[in-house]
Amino acid sequence: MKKLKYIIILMIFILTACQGEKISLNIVAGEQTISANTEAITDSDEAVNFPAVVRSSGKKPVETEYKGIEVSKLLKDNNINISDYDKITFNAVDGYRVILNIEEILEPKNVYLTFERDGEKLKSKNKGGTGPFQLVIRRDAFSQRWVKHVNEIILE
Ligand SMILES: Nc1nc2c(c(=O)[nH]1)N[C@H]1C(S)=C(S)[C@@H](COP(=O)(O)O)O[C@H]1N2
Ligand SMILES: [Mo]
Repeated sequence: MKKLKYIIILMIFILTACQGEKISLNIVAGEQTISANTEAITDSDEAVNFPAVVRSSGKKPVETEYKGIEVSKLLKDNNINISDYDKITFNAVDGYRVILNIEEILEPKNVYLTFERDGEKLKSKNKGGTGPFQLVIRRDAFSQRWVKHVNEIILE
């Protein structure tokens, strides 16, 4: 009996360890909360590659290529009427948060939700990455407002 217990516990442990991390992104727009289809984002025809310089603390700036979708397009794809709102908050799993004016989102080719860097999927915080989603603001020379591990977008 004891042996069986051990085997069951071990099996549960293995199954839990094998399970991939769930990627989730919630969009809160007024009263409604949308659980975004993350595959629709990463497979989107609207996702583009663009160059960026990454400045991480204590390291030299690195030229890289990010892939992502413009936040304005992401919101439209989720049937959100951006002009109904004034500000947009990006929350990360570690409690980091950045609030932007809606006007900034509407500037063309500036604010992107990215999911790939140099051809590789962004890893989660647990796996030492900056993803699975990272907000990148191209016109921000310094990357303080580039929110890593974004898991919630709130429109108010
Ligand atoms: N989720 C999250 N995003 C974040 C931060 C953070 O602490 N958490 N730090 C910001 C700051 S201050 C900078 S300079 C850049 C790069 O952070 P790094 O120096 O830790 O790589 O990410 C920004 N985005
Ligand atoms: Mo920073």
